[in-house]
Amino acid sequence: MRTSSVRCLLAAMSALCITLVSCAPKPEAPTGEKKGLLVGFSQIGAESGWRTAETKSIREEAEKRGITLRFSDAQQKQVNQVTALNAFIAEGVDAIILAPVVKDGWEPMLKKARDAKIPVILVDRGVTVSDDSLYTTLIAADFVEEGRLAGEWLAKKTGGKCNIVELQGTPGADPAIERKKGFDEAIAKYPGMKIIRSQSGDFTRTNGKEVMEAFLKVDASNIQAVYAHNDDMGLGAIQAIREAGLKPGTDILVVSIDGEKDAFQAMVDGSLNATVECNPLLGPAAFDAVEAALAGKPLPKKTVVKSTLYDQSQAAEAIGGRKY
Ligand code: GYE
Repeated sequence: MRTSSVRCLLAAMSALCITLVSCAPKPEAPTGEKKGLLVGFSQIGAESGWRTAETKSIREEAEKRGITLRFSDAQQKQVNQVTALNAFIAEGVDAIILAPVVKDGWEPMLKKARDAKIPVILVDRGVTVSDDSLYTTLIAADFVEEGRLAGEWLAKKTGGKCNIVELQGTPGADPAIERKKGFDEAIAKYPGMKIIRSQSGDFTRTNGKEVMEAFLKVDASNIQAVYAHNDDMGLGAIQAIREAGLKPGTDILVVSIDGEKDAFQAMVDGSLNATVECNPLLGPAAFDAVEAALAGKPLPKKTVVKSTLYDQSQAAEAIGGRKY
């Protein structure tokens, strides 16, 4: 056979091969193989130790599952979260994890994600929408219950008599609204318990300290307890109490929420009296939800993460096991 005919024959055979290969059924992906998902995570910021722990948990879990994560820090501003979500949608992510800074104002954005057929998993804070099919699922604690636990603990500790100053979370945020509601409900049963001042410390240690300093300047001798919507503000208040020459945990009781390691340390040291644990390690649950949603599996509208109160009597024993 001449060389040119051999070349022709080879070309014809390879063309046939390509046709056969492309018609062959694709092999099934072996179980456990990386799925190569792309997920956008719009995080609120880094305002507290709790939030830093949540970010770490979500980043680590994405890596463990071979999921590519687009991370965006909104610096506590909803407008930045809207920008992030628009960018995620434009890129065509498979799913969005959203920790919404405030409750209201999400409908247009969530509609956009739904139109793009991108499931939205809400973590740690809820939203107010007229149609809850706008998001896939919410994984968060029962904040009303957390506020109630803090209020009931304080009632028991003070025999239902004390003047309280309250450090609220970020205005309009789900945990700020609900933790206030639960606490108010609990102390309403005790006519001797009164909130004499209440202001936002934006969930940060610095603002918690500043607001407490202002409270102390006006009213130090009148304050018997601090209720802080998170540990960081409580820890800031403890510093302010100390700097005012008073003994936190004794002269003024302090109860807060989150259960950070620093809060347990403060309880061991005697400056914080109690904290309500609110688990930030939501990475595994968030990605279970992402994967279920993408597989078309039904999900509950809300998964409640359990909250537990700890006081000084449990702190020394529990501190070793704290994961955040
Ligand atoms: O308590 C606080 C954080 O949304 C539950 O936000 C979360 C809260 C948490 O900044 O520390």
